[in-house]
This record gives sequence, C-alpha cells and structure tokens, in this order.
Amino acid sequence: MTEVVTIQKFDDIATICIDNPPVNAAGHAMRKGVVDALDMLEADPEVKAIALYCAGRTFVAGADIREFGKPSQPPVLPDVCNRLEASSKPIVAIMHGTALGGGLELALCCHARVGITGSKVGLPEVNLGLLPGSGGTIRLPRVADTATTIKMITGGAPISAEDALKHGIIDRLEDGDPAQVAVTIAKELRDWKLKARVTRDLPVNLNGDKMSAARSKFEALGSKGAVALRALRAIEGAAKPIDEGLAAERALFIEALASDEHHGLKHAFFAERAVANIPEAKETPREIKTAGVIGGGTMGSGIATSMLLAGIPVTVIEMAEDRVAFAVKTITGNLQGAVKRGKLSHEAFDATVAKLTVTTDMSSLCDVDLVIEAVFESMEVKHEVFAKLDAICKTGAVLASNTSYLNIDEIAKAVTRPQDVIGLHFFSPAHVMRLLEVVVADKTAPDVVATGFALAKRLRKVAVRAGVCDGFIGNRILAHYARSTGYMMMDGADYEQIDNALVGFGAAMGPFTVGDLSGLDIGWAERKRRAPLRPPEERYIGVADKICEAGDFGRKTGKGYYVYWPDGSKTKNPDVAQFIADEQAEKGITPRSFTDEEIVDRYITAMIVECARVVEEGIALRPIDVDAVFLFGYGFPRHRGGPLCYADKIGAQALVDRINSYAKDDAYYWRVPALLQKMADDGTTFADLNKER
Ligand code: T1G
Repeated sequence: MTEVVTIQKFDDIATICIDNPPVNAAGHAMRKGVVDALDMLEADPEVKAIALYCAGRTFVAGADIREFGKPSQPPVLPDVCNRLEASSKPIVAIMHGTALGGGLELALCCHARVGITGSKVGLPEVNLGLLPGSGGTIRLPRVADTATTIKMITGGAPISAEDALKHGIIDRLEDGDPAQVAVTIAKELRDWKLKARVTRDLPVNLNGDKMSAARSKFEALGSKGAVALRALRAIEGAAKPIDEGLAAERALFIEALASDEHHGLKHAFFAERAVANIPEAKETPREIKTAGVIGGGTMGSGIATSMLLAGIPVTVIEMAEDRVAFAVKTITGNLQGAVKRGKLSHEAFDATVAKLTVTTDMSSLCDVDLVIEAVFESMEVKHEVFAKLDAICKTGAVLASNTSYLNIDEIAKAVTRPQDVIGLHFFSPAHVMRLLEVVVADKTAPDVVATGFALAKRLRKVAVRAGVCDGFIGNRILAHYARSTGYMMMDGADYEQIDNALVGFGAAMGPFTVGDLSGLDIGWAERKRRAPLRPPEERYIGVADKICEAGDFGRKTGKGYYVYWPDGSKTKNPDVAQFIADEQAEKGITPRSFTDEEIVDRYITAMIVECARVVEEGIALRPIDVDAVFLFGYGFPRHRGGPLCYADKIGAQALVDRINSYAKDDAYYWRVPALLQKMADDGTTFADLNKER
C-alpha cells in the first residue's frame, strides 16, 4: 500500500480510498497503491464486493499532468485500468467533485459507476492537446451513444452527473458523503441490487454518419482541428476488437504527448495557476463585502457587472443624472447577456440587479470596502477623483484605478494613504475577459496586493502581478510589437495578408481587424499622447493617423482599414492603399513582398523582445506571467502557450541572430534585450527562468 491509498473492510465488502491532494491526480504512488489494494482484496476470500472512492474535494481529476514528459513509472494508468476491469470481485466507482480524464477512465473500468449529486464527469484531454490515453475513447462508446462520445472527447467540456446518468455513463445518482455511499453501494453490488457490467464486454455501435460529419467538421478547421481530429481517430478504434482499439489509442496518445499543441496547452494550464504564486501570497486579504465603481461607461459598467456576478453589492458613481440611466441600462444588459450565456440563472437575475445602486452622490461610498475608478484617462481627472475618495472613504478601504497605462505611483500622490492604492486593470469587456493586471505601486501595502488577487479569484479572473511602467505588462508590449505591423505594411506587406498570416498562426483576429473592432481613435489618442515622448530615432508610420483624420475609426464608423458592409462582409478600404502609396513615395520606400512566415516571425519576435525587457526590468515576476497576460488578455493562441513559451521553441540564439539581421533595416527598433543575449550566451530558456523564480 502507499500512503495515498488505503483500504477498509466492512465484513464482506471493502472500500479503496484514494487521498492524494489537491485533486487526487493519478500520480505514481496513487497508481501503485490502487493495484496493491486490488491484489490484497482479490486474495481475500471474505471480500465479495469493492467500492473505489476518493477523500478530499474531488474524485480523480485525471492523470498527474506534472508527470507528463518524464519517464513513466509502472504501473502506468492503462495497466491500472485493465487491472480494475479484470478484477474477479465486482468494483463500483463512487465519484464526487470532478471525475476527469484518467479519473473517468478508471471509473469506466469499474463494473458500475455512481455519481454524487452535483458532481461532474469529463474527458478534457483535448484542452491539453491530448486525447484520453487509458481507454476512454474505446470504453466510453460502450456505455454512451456516439454523439455524446464525440462531444465529450473532442469538446473536452465536463457534463453533470445528471446528464451522465441520462447518457448511461453512470448507473446511479446518490447524495451524501462518498465514504458512506461507498459502503452502502458496495453492499448493493454484493447483493446484485446494482448490476455489475464489464465495460470491455459491452457491444459498441459507432454511428458512421455522426463520425464522418465530425471528421469533416474538424478537417475544415485546418491546424485548429488537428487535436480533435486525432481524438476522433482514436474513437474510430472502438469498432475494432478492444485490445486493438486500446493499442491504437495508446499510440495516438504517445504521438499527442510529443506534439507542440500539448506543450503549449500544458504550459497554458500551469500559467493560469502559477501566476498566483506572488511574494504577497501569505498576506491576509482585506474583506470585500461591498464595492464602488467611479464611472459607468463601458469599462465601469463591465467592472460593476463582474462584481455583481460574484455576488458583491456595487454602487456606481456617475457625474450626471442622464448618465445614471445609461449605466443602469448597460449593466442590466450585461446581466441579461450573462443569463443567455448561462453564467446567471433567471431566478438570480432580479436579486443580482437589486445589489446595484447607480447615483451621482459620491458620499454614498463612505462605507464600501473597495472603490475602482474607471474615469477618463487623464492624470488631472484621476487626481481629482482620488482626492475626493481620500476624503470620503473609510479607513482601510482599497482605492483602485482601472487605468490602462497611467502611473499608479503618480495617482497615489493625490491621497494621504498611498498604501491603500493599487492598479486593477480590467480588459474589455470587463465582465467577460479573464485577465486582471494587479499593478503594484511603490507604496502599495502587501495585504492590498493580496486583496487584489483574492478579488480576482472571486471574479473568476486570472490575476497577474505587474509593476508600474507605461502600459504595465500587456499594453506596453502591445505598443511595441504593434509598430512592427505598420513597418511591414509600409515596406510592402499587404495588411490583409498580415491579418491572415497571424490568423493562420492561431490568433483569433489579425491586428488591423482588431484595430478596427476596438476603434482606431483609441490608438490615435494614444499616439498623440506619446508624440512628445517619441525618440527621434523611432520610425513613425502615419497611415493610421490619416485614416482617423478622414473620420474613419473602424467598425463603429463603418470604415477603417476595412469597409464594413451591411451584409456583414468587409473589403479593404481603398483610401488606405493610397495613404500607404503616398507615404512610400514621400519616404522613397520601394515596397517588397513578404511571406506569411516572415510576417509571423517579425511580429512574434517584436513581441518577444519587449516581453523579455518586461521580465528583465521586473515589471513581470516571471516569463510565465507574461504568457498568462497574453493568453488571457490578448487572445494569444492557447496551443502556442504564450509568447515566451513559444520563444523557447525558437531558442534564444536563433532569436538574437534574427533580431540582428532585422536590425540591418532598423537598428533602433530591433535591439537585443540584455536578458535574451545572456540566455543565448548561457544556453538558458525562459522555462529555466520560470523554475528559478
Ligand atoms: N495533475 C496535476 N496537478 C493538477 C491536476 C492534474 N491533473 N489538476 C489540477 N492540478 C493542480 C493544479 O495545478 C493546482 O495546483 C491544484 O491542483 C488545484 O487546481 C491518461 C492523459 C480539477 C477542475 O485536465 O481542470 O487524464 O497551483 O487550481 O479550480 O487520459 O484543476 O495549487 O499548485 O485548478 O478547483 C485530465 C485538470 C488530465 C483536469 C479543479 N484532467 N484540472 O479546479 O483547482 S490528462 C484534467 C482541472 C489525463 C488520461 C489523460 C482543475 C479541476 P497548485 P485548480 P480548481
């Protein structure tokens, strides 16, 4: 027996308990423990039936992801599964919490399955660029129909125990503590009140039409469909004799383990969790029972919605009565949207709206625990608002700014309690986007930082700790690499080709389309703000200014880089081609052609350069924090793991060589960050840096 698996006997039935916190992942000790337990119970003539259950918050939530890529230690999970299935004593799995991946595969090898009410089951391996590798693709279609099998395995989303019962994946729903249910149900299994079935012996009838429809769907997605297509190929093996099917599945699983998608998606999985590891993690957060938001515009309303969805009563302050109605309309509209998306039940809608107050009376914030300011981006206005908050808010209230680039140290100078000031930078739409940059100023108290992170957890956001600089982590890096697209366009690359090349790389949308969507006037204001600070050596492209001067701000004006037609289609804006040609003539630029590969290389390299500087300067704690920012706030393709995870695939020396070759055209823009040069010299990677910090 191992320390994570224990057995208990109750007369002629026995239970096997797995206790491997935090999520009972199927690590080596657990696997060995289960096999040892089975050997002992099978050899015990008294034992007539066995129940397998878990202690802690969940049934087995899958294979131990941390073991992937390391030499496998027997017994491997397929062995444990086959061992369970072959047991001469009937075994029932009692599943609570989330029975996922290898956890559900273990249960599918038991001879009956019971779900505790409220639990979920799923095969989320595709979210890690994998597929079920311990029989899930072969055994699930023996208990569930083809449509359910395809949806669960290629989609990766868990289903409720109630649905699992409906689809034949589990045999019973029970309430109660898994340990007690285990004993009760094992007795029913002994007495044949619960039928034992050996999954491998059950017939399988794959629906060919559904399979081929799914195949065509994933083939049509190109590289984005590759992971799902591989999983579907494994399901096809279910029609073969079972051991052949299992062997084919395993081969595809091993292939997936070596894939780039898996590497990137595994990194993304851990990035989402690693960012919580901050110097202030041991601090006790301040309690946030009520909150205030200054400004009911798009961002303010989104922030208020996010907090209302987390059950926090919110008071929104607007400057004028006519704006009060707009804020109420926007926020209730957001909440109705949440009902549609299933994030809020119909029943809870009214109670949630009841937690909202919108007023022009700022003194109503005198008792709130947190205020988030989301007003116009001017230091003068920020100072005015914070000075008022300093006078109104109670001692200990956290005073936060949602500024997306202004200096938080400077903002904090407007109050007598700078230790309570912090940046909480949400991303639009704030009630949807998962990223929250927690910007720590010089005087921000450690417990205020911890409060920012605790709030993020309640809002189901991924919080990333950022230092103070212009644009913090995300916007600073964006400001740098966005320039590379303007340079390529001016040097001859077609901006539509640039958009398509980056969509091909996996981006949800290309940079010019994103510009049109978010409004070109935002970038225009930003360029005007930065103009006095722009170094003379910095190359400047005037095309975007010309588009804005023509009054075209993108989708919201029907024209930007593209023209947006009533039928939803878009075509290139011919004016832009003229603006480009004029500027090329003016600057004596002879346009040249670019391959998609060169476009992606220049774009990503520019991104990596500024990412490295942000890590070098300590604005971000680790490279993985930068990856999390781009994965959860900027739509960086998840299967690439983030810009610095991707950088390791290229290698520091190759990046240095690439930057030096680009520098021949523009030595000011293309400079090798010291950190990257050192990594090239030392042969280290960003992954190494993540381990160190
Ligand atoms: N392996 C190792 N560590 C894991 C883990 C796993 N499978 N799942 C979670 N953790 C760690 C996580 O890193 C964190 O650690 C802590 O547990 C709490 O997690 C052969 C190949 C179960 C729904 O994909 O979806 O089985 O940061 O913060 O929000 O076919 O974790 O505290 O140090 O996420 O309550 C398939 C992945 C694996 C499930 C709980 N299984 N996990 O969510 O807590 S592949 C999965 C989750 C597989 C077989 C294949 C969630 C959760 P730390 P958490 P949570």
